[in-house]
Amino acid sequence: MTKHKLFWLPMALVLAAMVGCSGNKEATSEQPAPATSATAEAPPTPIDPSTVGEITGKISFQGEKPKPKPIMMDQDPVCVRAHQGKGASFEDGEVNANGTLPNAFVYVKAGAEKYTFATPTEQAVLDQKGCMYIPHVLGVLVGQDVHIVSSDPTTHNIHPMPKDNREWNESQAPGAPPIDKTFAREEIMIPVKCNQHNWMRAYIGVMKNPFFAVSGSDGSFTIKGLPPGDYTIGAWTATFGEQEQKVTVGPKEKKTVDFAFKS
Ligand SMILES: [Cu+2]
Repeated sequence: MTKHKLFWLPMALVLAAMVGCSGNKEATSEQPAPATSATAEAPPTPIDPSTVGEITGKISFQGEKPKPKPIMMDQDPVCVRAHQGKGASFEDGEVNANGTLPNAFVYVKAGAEKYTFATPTEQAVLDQKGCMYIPHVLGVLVGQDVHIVSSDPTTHNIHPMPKDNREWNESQAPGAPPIDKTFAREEIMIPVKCNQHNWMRAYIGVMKNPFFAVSGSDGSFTIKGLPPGDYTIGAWTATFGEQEQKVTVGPKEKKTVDFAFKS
C-alpha cells in the first residue's frame, strides 16, 4: 500500500499543476492554434483503464416518418452517373427503417473538462463519393488531422462554415492530392458544404474529449472508455434539434441513455 501511495504522490502533483494551469489553457484556446501546438499542451491525464465504463443508447424518432427527399444532381452528369438507377436522397431528416435516427452526434458535453487528451495521430477521413460526403457526420479532436479525399471524377470545393474556427474553402479536382486541415477550437457542429454542388453537406464535431459517437443505421451508439463520473450527454441532430441528459457512470458501469426526437 505504502509503495502504491508513493507512486501516486508525484502523479497527484502533476495533476494539481495541470488544474492550476487550466486558466491559461482557456486563454490560449482563444487563438487559432497551429497544428503543432498539440506538442506544447499539458500531458494527457492518466485514466485507469480498469475503472472505465461505457454509455450505449438508441436515438428514436417519434411520429410519422418523413419521406426521403430526393437530390436532383442534374447539373453534374458525373454525380448523376454515380447514382444511376437508384438516385440519392438527403441524409438530413432521414429516419432509419426501424424508426430510429442515423447521424446523431452523441457526445460528452460536460463532465470531462478535468481531463486532457493527446491529439490523435490517426487521421479522420472525409471522402467525397457520388457527390456526397462520407461520412455525413464526423467527430474529431481539436488539432486532429482531417484528411479530405475525393473518389469522384469531378471537381469539388470543400467549404466548412464554422462559427468559432477559421473559415476556408478549397477546390479539389479529380486526382488532386488530399487536403489536410485541423480545427483549433471546440465546435458543435461545423457545417461543410461544396461550392460546386449545393446539395452536399457534412457536419464536423470538434471536441476536446474523445467521448463521442455517431448513431448508425440502427440508431444505436456506444461511447467507450469513460472514467467514472457525472456527465451531461448531448445528442445533436441536423434537423430535429439537440437534446441533453445527465448521467452518472460508476466504475466499470455500462449505462443506457436513450434519446427520442420528434419532427
Ligand atoms: Cu462537390
